Formats: sequence, structure tokens, C-alpha cells
Amino acid sequence: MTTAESPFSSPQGDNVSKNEMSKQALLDRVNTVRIADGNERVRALTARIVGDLFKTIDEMDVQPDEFWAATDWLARLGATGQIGLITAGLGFDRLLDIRMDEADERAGIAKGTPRAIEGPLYVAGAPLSKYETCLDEGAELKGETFVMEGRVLDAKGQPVAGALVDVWHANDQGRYSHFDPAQPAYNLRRRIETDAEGRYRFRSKLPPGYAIPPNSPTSELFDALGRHGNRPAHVHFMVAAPGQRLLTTQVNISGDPYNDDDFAFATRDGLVVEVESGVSAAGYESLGVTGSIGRVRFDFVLQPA
Ligand code: MBD
Ligand code: FE
Repeated sequence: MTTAESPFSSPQGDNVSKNEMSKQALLDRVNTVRIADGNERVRALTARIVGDLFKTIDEMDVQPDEFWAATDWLARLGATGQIGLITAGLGFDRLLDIRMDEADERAGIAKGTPRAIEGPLYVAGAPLSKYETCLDEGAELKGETFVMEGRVLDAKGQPVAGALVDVWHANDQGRYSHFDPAQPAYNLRRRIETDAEGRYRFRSKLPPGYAIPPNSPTSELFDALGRHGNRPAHVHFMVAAPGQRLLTTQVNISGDPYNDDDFAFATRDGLVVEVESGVSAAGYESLGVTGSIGRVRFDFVLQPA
């Protein structure tokens, strides 16, 4: 029996092949056909996304050449490893952070240091040091030498000894090791274990901002959107300690014109740091600095796990 509501009904009646179908019948079949349960969550999300895309194609009258140009772009995006640039640039990474903040708010969990997006350029397993290290060791970089130091604290303000501060940033060309074949492994990437007072410190050279690679699938989209692909100067962190929630964050360097215009929407109040210039290197000799240096002080405040 065929009713008017059935996705497979057709004006010609019941004898017509069910392989001829309306757009809605096609969507219903795509989203319901199966030989096993599969994964319910994946089925539900796929059905939603496919439905939204069918609607977009129909309502925006997407032509076949436009559709295939888009799939070609996606294939090139994947092949060049740039999907993470697009998720950041279209706001998805920041959206997930906002949603985690909202969940904390609802649960009444005290805020720690604001979280900021990880971005697509983290590499696990950087060299590990206790208390202090030099990120720029072996790297001949232009730029201002600075020392960053502070403590890792728990939600009660107590120092967290033995916390791991994983830090990474770009070189003077705005490029990240591992993704840039010109740099040695783990260049400008280190892990630092905090001392008994929860302290860490490191020396490095202030990075410039980051710009998305030109002549790439990412720049194609941003050009077509009339958008720039710049980030302000920033340093990334992941701070981990037993019993504490992993904190993924970044600091931006005060004064960068892109601090309020980051293509990845990652700047947050409380994460824009001042570089104190002309600080005496006395007390920082173990970091190999002399004369005067730039200094950033920053404490990380973790949330309970
Ligand atoms: C970066 O350096 C970055 O941190 C993010 C989030 C996106 C692109 C490049
Ligand atoms: Fe970055």
C-alpha cells in the first residue's frame, strides 16, 4: 500500500519503480537505509548534516560544477593537512571552547586561566626539562629574547608541583617546527615540569604573528571570503597535572594589531600579556642570558579534574 505521505509515493501510482524518487524520498532513504544498527550517534549526526546540506544545495540552487569544485577543494584541503586551519578560521575551535565554558558555568565549576584553542600545530612528546629550559636552543632566530616565568596553581591558589607545562610557538618566520621541514625536530617546543613551588621558566625569542600559507586551499577560501588569515603573536600552552583538568591555552603579546582581529578568534581577556623590557638578566644566568631581557610573568590556574 502506498499513502500520499510515503516517501516512495509517486504521482504515477504504485507500479512505478521505487528507484525513481523525489528529493525528500532520496534524503529519507540515505538517512534510513541500513543492514545493521551501526553507531546511533554517527547515524543521527550524519542524517542531520546531510539533511542540512541537501537543503542548502536546493535553497541556494547549487550547480553541479559548484558542488564538484567544493569536493575538489575538500580533497585538496585534506591532502595538504589544512583542515585544522579551516576549523579554526570558521570559528569551530572557539565554539567548542565557549561551549566548555558554558558547561562549567552550569555546573558551577570555578574558572581557571581562560582556555584558548589548541590549534592544528601541536606536536606531542617535546623534550622534557625540570623547572627551566631554553626553547630557542640551537635556533638562530631574529627577534627579542624574553624570559617567561610563573607558577602553576590549583583552584585554591596552591602551587602545583610536578605539573607539566607543554609550550610551543612559531619561529621568526611565523612557522612551526614539524610542519616546516626547514626546522629541526621539536624546535621551539618543550615540556617543563614545575618545581616544588609550582614554578616554571623558559627563555625564547618573541615570535611574530602567524599567517595562513599563501596559494593553498585555505588561502583560496579566505580570499573568496574577503578575509585575512592572520593571527597575532602568541605562545601556546598545555598544562597537565594529576587531579587537575588539562588546560589548553595561549598568551598573546600586548600591542599586536591582530590581538582583536585574530582570524582564529582565539584572543581572550586575561591572556594578553605585557613584555616588561629592560629587565636585568641577573638571576636568569642559568638560561644563558646577559645584560637586559624582556620578561613575561604568568601564572596558570587549573580547574579540578
Ligand atoms: C596557528 O599558529 C594557530 O595557533 C591556530 C589556532 C591556527 C593556525 C595557526
Ligand atoms: Fe599558533
